[in-house]
Amino acid sequence: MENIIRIAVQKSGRLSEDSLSLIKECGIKFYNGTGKLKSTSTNFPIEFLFLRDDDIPGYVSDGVADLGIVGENELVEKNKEVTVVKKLGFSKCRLSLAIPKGEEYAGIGHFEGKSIATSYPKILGDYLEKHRVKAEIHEISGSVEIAPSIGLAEGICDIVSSGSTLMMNGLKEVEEIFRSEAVLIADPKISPAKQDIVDKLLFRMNAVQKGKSNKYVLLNAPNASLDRIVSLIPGMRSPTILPLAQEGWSSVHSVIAEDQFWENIEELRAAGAEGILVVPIEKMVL
Ligand code: PRT
Ligand code: ZN
Repeated sequence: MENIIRIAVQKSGRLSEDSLSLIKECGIKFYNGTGKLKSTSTNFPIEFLFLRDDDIPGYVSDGVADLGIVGENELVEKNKEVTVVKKLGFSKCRLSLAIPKGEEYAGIGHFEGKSIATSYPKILGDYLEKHRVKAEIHEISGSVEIAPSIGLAEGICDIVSSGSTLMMNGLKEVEEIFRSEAVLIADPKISPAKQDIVDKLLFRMNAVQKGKSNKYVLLNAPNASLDRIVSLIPGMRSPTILPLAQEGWSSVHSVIAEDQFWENIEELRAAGAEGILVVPIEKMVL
């Protein structure tokens, strides 16, 4: 089928909600009732496969799916031939080594000759090899954090987000070995016809992402400060300036990167800006 693309997304778990919201924010409609393994959009040439995240890199490299959304941890661990199209900025986490809380730790040499339980034997194996540490890797598929307390291994290598799972299991994080976030991956052998559809989807995803990382700013300023204020919030091409009913004042509308906003706010206020409103942007096309 050349006129429709297939995307593999996690059926249920930590990636699924954000993956599906991103697709919905791209204006793509589909039905994903419980238990559904496949669905087709009603308004965009895309079909969905709902899978376990472990299977997504393989489905994409085999060409069963053209695109997939998966964590970088799973992608690197599975070591399949796929193209990373885009980092998606959600499901951020790290893969770390941890040991029982009471133990001393003086560096990665701690693990020499020890056993480590993990669901990520490849990433861990590569890391240990790079640091010339010989340890025994115990591959287990879940509940890795209980391995030290039941005597299965002396340390663990697992995904950490807030750190509370480690803490609850009497462990401490000692080395971060990999950082991960969700990525959009593609089959490197995708046909040009399908690539055209992927490009349309990417155009929408970029607009959504750009919108999320920027804010629309409205403020009032005395006319004498306008040059300074325009230089602080130059916007996309340039800000809109509208006269207020009150003589000598203007309303300035612009777009600002969210991560710059707090840095600029004090300077805007010092330049005389007041009544500053910051509004979310849904989509942004440059
Ligand atoms: O069923 P399926 O195979 O599809 O899902 P899964 O159970 O294998 O994966 P899932 O849904 O748990 O996670 C999917 C992806 O989300 C992972 O591959 C990571 O890329 C990412 N991610 C982000 C996380 C976490 N945060 C996370 N906190 N994956 C797992 N965890 C687990 C971790 O394994 C540990 O048990 O949460 C615990 C640690 O969390 P904190 O907050 O206590 O540190
Ligand atoms: Zn999984």
